[in-house]
Amino acid sequence: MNDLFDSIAPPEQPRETIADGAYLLRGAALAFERDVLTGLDAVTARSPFRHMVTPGGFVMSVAMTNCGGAGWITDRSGHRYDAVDPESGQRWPPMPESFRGLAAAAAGAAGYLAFSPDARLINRYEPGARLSLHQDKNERDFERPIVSVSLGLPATFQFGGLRRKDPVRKYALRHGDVAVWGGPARLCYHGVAELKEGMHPALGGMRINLTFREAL
Ligand code: MD6
Ligand code: FE
Repeated sequence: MNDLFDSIAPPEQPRETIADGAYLLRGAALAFERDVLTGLDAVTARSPFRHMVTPGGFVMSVAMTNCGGAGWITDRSGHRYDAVDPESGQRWPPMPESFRGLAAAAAGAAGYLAFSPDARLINRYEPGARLSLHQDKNERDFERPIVSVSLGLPATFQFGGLRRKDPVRKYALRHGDVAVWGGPARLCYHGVAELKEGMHPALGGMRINLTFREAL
C-alpha cells in the first residue's frame, strides 16, 4: 500500500528524522526567502537586535529580538515571555505575514497540524557567537512543536537527549533549512556551536534563526 502511494505521489520534500518527533526539513524556507527577509527588516527597524543578559549575569553572544504577541526575553530576574519590548517600551512589532505561512507549512510537513505560534524569537549569530546546550522550557505545553528556521551562514546544531549528559550529535544547518521539534523530542537538550567566519550572499557575515513557538 505504502509502496504504491510512494510511487504515485510527487517526491516530498526531504525530511530527515533526527529523533522521534524531531525533523530537519532541508531547504524548506527557500520558497519564502524573499518575503521573510523583507519581514525581518521591518521587525528589526522597530525592535533592533540586542544582546540580552542571562539570570547569571552573562551577556549573550547571540543577539535577539522578537515579533508578535509574546516576545522571549531574559534578564537578571530570569527568562519569560512579555508582550512589551523592554528597550522600546512598546509592544513587539507585528509578525510579518510571510512568517506565519512558513511556520505553518514547516510544522505541517513535520506532521504537526494546526500550528499557530504566538512567540517568534529571532536570533542573530555573528562569528564567534554560540548558544550553549539548553532545553526550551518557558512554554506552556511541552508536546507542541518548535519550528526553527536557519538563514545565512551555516551553523553546527548540537542535539542531545533528555538529560544534559546524554550524547550529543551534530547537524549542519544551512540557509533555508528548518528544524521542527515536538512530542517526545520537545525537551531534548540542544545548542549551536560557535559560528565560523564566512560571507553569505543574502545575509553577509551572520546567521539568523527564526524560532516559532506556541508559548502561552
Ligand atoms: C538556533 N535554536 O538554532 C537556536 N530551540 O539558533 C534553538 O535554541 C532551538 O533550533 C528549540 C528548538 C529548535 C531550535
Ligand atoms: Fe532552544
